[in-house]
Amino acid sequence: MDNSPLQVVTVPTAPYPDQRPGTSGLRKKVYVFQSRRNYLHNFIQSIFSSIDLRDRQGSTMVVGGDGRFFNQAAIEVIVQMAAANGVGRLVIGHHGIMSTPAISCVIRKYKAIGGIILTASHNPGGPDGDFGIVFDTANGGPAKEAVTNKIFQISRTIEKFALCPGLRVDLTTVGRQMFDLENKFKPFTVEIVDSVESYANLLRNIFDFAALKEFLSGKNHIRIRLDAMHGVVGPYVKRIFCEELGCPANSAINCVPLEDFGGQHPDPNLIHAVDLVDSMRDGQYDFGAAFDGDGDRNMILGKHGFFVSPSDSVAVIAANIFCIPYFQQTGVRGFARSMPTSTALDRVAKATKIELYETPTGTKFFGNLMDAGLLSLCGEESFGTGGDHIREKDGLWAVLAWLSILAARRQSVEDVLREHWLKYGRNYFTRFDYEDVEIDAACEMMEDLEIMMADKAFVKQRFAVGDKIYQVDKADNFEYADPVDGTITRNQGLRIIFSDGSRIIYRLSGTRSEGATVRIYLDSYEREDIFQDTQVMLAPLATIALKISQLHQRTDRSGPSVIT
Ligand code: VG1
Ligand code: CO
Repeated sequence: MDNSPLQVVTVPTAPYPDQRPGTSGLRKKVYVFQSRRNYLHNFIQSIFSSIDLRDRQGSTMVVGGDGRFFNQAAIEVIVQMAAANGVGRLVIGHHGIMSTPAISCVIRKYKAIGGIILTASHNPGGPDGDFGIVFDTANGGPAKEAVTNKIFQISRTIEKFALCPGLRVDLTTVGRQMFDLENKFKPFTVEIVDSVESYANLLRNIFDFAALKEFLSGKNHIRIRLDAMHGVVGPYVKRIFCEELGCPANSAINCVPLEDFGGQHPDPNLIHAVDLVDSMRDGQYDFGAAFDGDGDRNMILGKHGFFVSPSDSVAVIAANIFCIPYFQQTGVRGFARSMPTSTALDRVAKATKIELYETPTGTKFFGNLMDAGLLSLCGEESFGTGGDHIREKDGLWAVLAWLSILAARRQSVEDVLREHWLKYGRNYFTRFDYEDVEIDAACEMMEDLEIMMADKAFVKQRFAVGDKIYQVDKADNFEYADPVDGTITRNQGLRIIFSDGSRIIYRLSGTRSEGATVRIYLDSYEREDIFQDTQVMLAPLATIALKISQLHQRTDRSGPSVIT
């Protein structure tokens, strides 16, 4: 232990008006954090100040990030500020790196009052990329809006922050470091942990690792390919799949976390996970998956790159949930999906008589339901799937869930999907993203749409494209009343629901670091015609969605930036 007590200082600062957390934390360009004086300090102090001093004093908190550029520099500041703000113990990932699901796991394991995650998730990294900060609360899930609103309010009037400028932490050595601070009775402790081990241990208690090992490396094993996309999940993939489950080395690619993700978007979809998509094409691998920068998202592919839409993925896991030992023990309390996610999960819920919750976009809304014992499995169309073992989406968990299903059913990914559609019918689903459009044009479009949808004549209106006719059944701006605490969340996306259950949804993204992204989600259910091409099947709805919104004319675009 260092013998000379470290000084705690208070530094005057001036507030910024734009530190409002979005769908998942505060996301800004790296240069914003680097060039604006105390930008990071202000936000971190706002987080600490949002926690009641009695809860904060002597408490344990967790810190880690996805390893992107600025991760380390930010952690050094956070440690100095945590000590000065009365936190008693900080648990930090080795080298400052932890996946988002691992942080959730560690918060719960150490009974911490919360954690700070340094990530902009699937957004690009590097000096020209994005940086982000998410605050998780004691349940291990992203803070609810009441908390993020409070943080934002504090950030708008902040005048000073506290820090211990002399405190230097060594992130390279696993173990405990103690620091004496002036005016403190107890030392401030930093614990550098191997989060891979804690997280792997959690998964060992959920899945049947012996059966999975046989399936992945025994006689007649299947061949898998996992793409960590140079995000945080690489070391977890290596340890769990290669070392423990015996997968050959070529099962795991891009497993070294890089500060700029190798210059790519660490976004697991057919466009950005090119390495995986390419290597799956020729049929060498039976199963493929990719993860995002912070490890909470997943994309599942079958042989020859057969694509599993995330909305179907959660529905298939739901329909086969007892292939996962954890759920055999806990039973199944409920299913949930975000509003834009297709209604495939609803059909499984109905058939199994399990409650279905429809929440706004964002992981934070699932946590409350899980804490109340109402929810076991959740999913978002944006490649996020999770269970109630933690309070974040969990990419590796989703892959192990899928492999457990394949191991039990001895079927290919494609056959599992085909059978699923035969039994439940198929929801064709797609999302169009229009990135970096002008904010004013996007907002105006949303306003005009809402006005049009509010007109009484809009309901019952018919739209014809070719031989398809859609009649509006319901149109609204989605709002959610939390079944646990009654909190109302408004303005969560404009939805048009047609009489056959098809839906068009318009939303503005809440994870952009600048500019606006318009998302259009199309969802259409077919009972019979279930083996067609998604884009062909959804073309009429797409035509209607563009016609109603005049999106192309308003934004001067001729098509989406990304289609998933
Ligand atoms: C997007 C997704 C949403 C997801 C969020 C955070 O938000 O649509 O489903 O929960 O990202 O995911 P938005 O507001 O841009 O549509 V992650 O993996 O970035 O934490
Ligand atoms: Co993510």
